[in-house]
Amino acid sequence: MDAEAAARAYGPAFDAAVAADERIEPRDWMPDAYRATLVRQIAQHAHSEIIGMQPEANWITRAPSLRRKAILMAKVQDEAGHGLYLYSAAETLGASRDDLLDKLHSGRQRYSSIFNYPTLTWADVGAIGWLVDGAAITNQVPLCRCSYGPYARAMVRVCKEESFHQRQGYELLLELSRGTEAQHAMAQDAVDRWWWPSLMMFGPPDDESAHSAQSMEWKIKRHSNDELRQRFVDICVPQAEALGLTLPDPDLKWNEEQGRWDFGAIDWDEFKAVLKGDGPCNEQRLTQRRTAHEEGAWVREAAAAHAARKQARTATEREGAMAR
Ligand code: BYC
Repeated sequence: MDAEAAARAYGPAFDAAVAADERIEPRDWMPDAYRATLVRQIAQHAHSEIIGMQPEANWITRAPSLRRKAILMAKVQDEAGHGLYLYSAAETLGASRDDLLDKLHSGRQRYSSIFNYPTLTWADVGAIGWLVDGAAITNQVPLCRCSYGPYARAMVRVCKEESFHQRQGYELLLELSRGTEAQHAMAQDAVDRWWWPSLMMFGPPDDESAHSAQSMEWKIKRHSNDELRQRFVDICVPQAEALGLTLPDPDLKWNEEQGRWDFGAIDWDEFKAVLKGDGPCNEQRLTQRRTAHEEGAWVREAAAAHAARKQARTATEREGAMAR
């Protein structure tokens, strides 16, 4: 059956399943563009998880106590796990992991803009946990209801772990904020630097978001970029107050009528520059990723050889059992 005939035959069942909030599963028929959108988003998400390990890993050797080091190592390891669930989810759509990694390494696929900023002090680990993981949760909780089953299910576990990450960042910042004057200043400086890039994580404003309308129609996205950004600001303002820190936005103002916090203009030129590759750390992140990939080649080869041997052994055992 050609693609047009398949769309005529199976399209109505797909549309009905999406409308009824049912899950689309890997073997179900789906429009090519739905598949391509999912691969694009899931790949970008997976790449963000593994590139996102770098800024925090930068502080593992310099964590101020054994407890903080153990927590940070566990968190960075969790991010690698999230990358694995997400690459697996992309594979259920027919994408090849090698191909996706190749596209990341050659700059043909993106990762989140946020990871192109440097982690200059220990307080940045707290600011990433509170703000970056906080933004990630705000964006990803609705993805647990995404219409594509494997992505939605991966998000359930990811969100549970992200909640833990967010709390460790908040607790770290709280301790610094209540510490010495220098510690408080370090926490404030980190929040000042991470606030605006965290707001950019939600993507361009709705009227410039190329994919939102279609992705919302397909129930891949449940809310628009601006809706989620506003939700995040509303969550953060009282949390900043509880932390004893300020947010670097003189235009933040409670809007009684709308029941939300109005905030100042985001520098979209900076966002575009980071997406184009001109952020402070774009080059460093990709170079380090390519090096890690090359240096890890022997692990992948060993794992593949082990899997092949195990498979061959299982096949021989099965044949033996059938012959008996
Ligand atoms: N950075 O039409 P739009 C984490 C691109 S990992 C870079 O609104 P869409 C964590 C977008 O791809 C956090 N690019 O797109 C890990 C598109 O470009 P292309 C990652 C961005 O897809 C470790 C163009 O701009 N989270 O939390 O409808 C440690 C137009 O945008 C960004 C996810 O990936 C950006 N910020 O909506 C700690 C969540 N924003 O592809 C924490 C899953 C937009 O046409 N992804 N672009 O060339 C999503 O929810 C959606 O993909 C987005 C964008 C909301 C990000």
